[in-house]
This record gives sequence, C-alpha cells and structure tokens, in this order.
Amino acid sequence: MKKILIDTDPGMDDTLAIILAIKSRAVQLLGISSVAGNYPIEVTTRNALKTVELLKRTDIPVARGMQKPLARPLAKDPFSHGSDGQAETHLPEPTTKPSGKHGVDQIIDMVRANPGEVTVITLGPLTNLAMAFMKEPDIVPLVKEVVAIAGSFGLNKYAFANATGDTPQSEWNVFVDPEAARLVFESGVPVRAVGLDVATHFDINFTEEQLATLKASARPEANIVEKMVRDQGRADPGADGGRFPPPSRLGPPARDRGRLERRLSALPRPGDDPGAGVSDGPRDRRKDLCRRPGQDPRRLSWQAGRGLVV
Ligand SMILES: [Ca+2]
Repeated sequence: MKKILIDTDPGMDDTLAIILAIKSRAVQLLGISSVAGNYPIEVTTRNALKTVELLKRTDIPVARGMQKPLARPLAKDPFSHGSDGQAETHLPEPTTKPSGKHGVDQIIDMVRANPGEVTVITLGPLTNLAMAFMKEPDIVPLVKEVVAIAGSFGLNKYAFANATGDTPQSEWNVFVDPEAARLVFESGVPVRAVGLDVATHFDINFTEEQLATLKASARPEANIVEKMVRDQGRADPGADGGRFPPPSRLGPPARDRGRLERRLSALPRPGDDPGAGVSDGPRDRRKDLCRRPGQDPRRLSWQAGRGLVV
C-alpha cells in the first residue's frame, strides 16, 4: 500500500481529498499537516481535525504547520469555501487536538522513518514542504515523490480562466507562496504537478442522480460531500446539479471576456513547454497529468470516488 502524507489548507476541496485518501485501500495516510492558505492556520487545522473525526480516524495525526508563506503576507482567499471553510456543512467542533509536533517536523520525521516510501501530497501552498527541505535537506532524496496541486500550465481554457492573480501560471497555491513552490520544484525531488488544467474543469458536474445517491447513502461522509457540492450548485444557479471544485465563480467576469480571449490566443500550443513561466528549474523533473489523451475526467472522477464514499 502506498504511504502518503497530506499537506493541506482545507478548504472543502481538500476536505473531499482527505475523505477519499482515508477511505482508499490503495494508500495509507500516515499523517496530515496543515498550512495557511485558503484560510488562516487555525481554520485549516480545525477543519483537518473535523474531517478525521468525521471518519473516526483520529489515529491519523494532524500537525499544525506554517502560519505564513515564506517571504510574503498571507494573501486573502478570493474564493469562497463558506463561512466554515467547508461549504457551510458545519461539522462538529473537533474534540481532539493537533499533535504536539509542528507540521514541518512531522513531514521530516515521517519521511525519515519511511525512507524512499513516502509520497507527499500537497493540496495547499508548499510552505511546509519547502521549510522541511530547508531545515533538513538530507530528507529530499528520501522522499519517493511529491504530488502537488500546483501551477497552471496553460494547456486549456480551464487553466487560464481559473488562474489566480494576473498570470496564467499562478494557480492559487503557487500564487500564495511562489518562493516555496520554487524551492520544492527545484529541490531535486520528483514532482508531479497537477495544474488547473486538470484540477478544474467547467464541464465536470455532478448529475442530480449522483447527488441523490450521495444523499441517500447511510455514510455521513457521503452526505457531507453532497452538501458541499450542493452549496456550490447554489452559488451558480445555472449549474446542472453541482460543480466541484467550484469553477464557475473563479472564471473571469463578463467585462474581462475580451481580455480573456486575447490571453487565450497567446497561451502555449501543443508542443510548447507546458511549464514555461512556472519555474526556470530543471524541467525534466516536472511531470504533469495534462497529457493523457482519451481520458474522460468526468468518468474517472466519479468512478474513482463512488466506491469509496457512497
Ligand atoms: Ca487546498
């Protein structure tokens, strides 16, 4: 079974990812470290604790991590994950506490205890992992792989329209802490960057039938997923069912359409370097999941998640 660490700033999408990871039989979740990102560290840590408690997996340690990006103030989240950060699901307040260890040290210790075996999955800014690599550089070759929701590679319209800031490369996690992203990308660790090109698609909607299946499930985590998706559906009255992640509000307002079209025409074409502008580092280490012809992300995501959650 693949050993993983999750570094996260939940966030409803991260909440769903944690639920799937805990329930998956393909991975063993060794620990969770929180980081400031979509919300301040107090909120992201609390939401991580709420999620492991929902699944009655308080044996998985949740370690509180970095409060701020490496070299700049924490940006204000322009997206809405609801007042609780979990799409108004208002899970019970956690009764457990974060582990006494700092999130950075938890990463270091767990990688050292499982040399060559741990995949670190970063769902938020890469601050904790960058700090871990700076604090104890000898752990870099001990990490099996980093899978990072990071960057926007300009391969399709989703990549551009969901970008944060004013460059098509700056997906939220990279936007919040670009120095950390650069440190990790250039550390020499194998990195699989999952960009907005595949992490957000306007066309990936839950159908009413799928939502009904989730709602009817006897498993509370399935009900929570349905509520989170519904919350996003309400945010976009025109949506068919719900959308997850919430792309509709992340797209450009109508007044920017002209600008969007001009920028789209300037984006890289097939054959161009998809990572251009993200980093000037060794590009052979940056793999992305965008180039998988023939795969339908809607089918993949539902098939992958259904057996685990419902
Ligand atoms: Ca996140």
